[in-house]
Amino acid sequence: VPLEETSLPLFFGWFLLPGIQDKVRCTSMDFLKTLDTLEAFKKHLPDFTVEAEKEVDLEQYFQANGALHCTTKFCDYGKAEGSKEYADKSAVKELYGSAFELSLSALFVTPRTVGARVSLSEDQLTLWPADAEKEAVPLVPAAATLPVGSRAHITLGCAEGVEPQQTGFDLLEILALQQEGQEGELVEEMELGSLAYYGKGRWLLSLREPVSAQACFSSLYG
Ligand code: ACK
Repeated sequence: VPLEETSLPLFFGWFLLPGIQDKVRCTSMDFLKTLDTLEAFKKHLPDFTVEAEKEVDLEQYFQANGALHCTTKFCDYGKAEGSKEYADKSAVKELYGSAFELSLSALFVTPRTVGARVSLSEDQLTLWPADAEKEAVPLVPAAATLPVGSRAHITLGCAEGVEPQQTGFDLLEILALQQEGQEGELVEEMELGSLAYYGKGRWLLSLREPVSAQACFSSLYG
């Protein structure tokens, strides 16, 4: 195989620096620990799990996988459409290896995934693929009308048998509901922010203070 066909990574993205990874993991754990003890969560438990369980331990329910990151472009070593074009973008070449501050504005939980929403700045959007939201349309039709960057997220954990790319789809679903004017059912003011319920086991915690996370724009070969 010629080198040029093997030189594209599994994906490009922002990789959180070690110290902030620990902080984000702790914040996520605290949230999960609190969420599954709330009466509102217990009330909606049948929406969350199909099994006739009375309780669920969310910390056990989700499995964490690897270093925390925010994927910009999934390349699959060049097999994914548009990979080469992305790698050739001037912003990608210029900013490769640079440090960024990502703003984590919300945490969300669904029966499939737990993740953090990343609110991208103008500068950061120069690294965001123009079609990232469009690619999700087969699964989340309303993604076609959401602003670019809406899919940006950090996967914090997946339920058994769920692929990490699901986290972005789950986030888009919640944002699509918000765009339609559904504010979600305000459930509780928590220390971290306000918690709202969007039906079908979908929970969103809008952080009072966004978490600022130092991250390096780079790629993973895996
Ligand atoms: O949590 P994520 O964003 O979801 O990070 C991982 C990373 O690439 C390595 O698997 C993401 N990923 C996997 N497949 C795709 C895909 N088809 N489109 C976009 N992101 C993907 C996954």
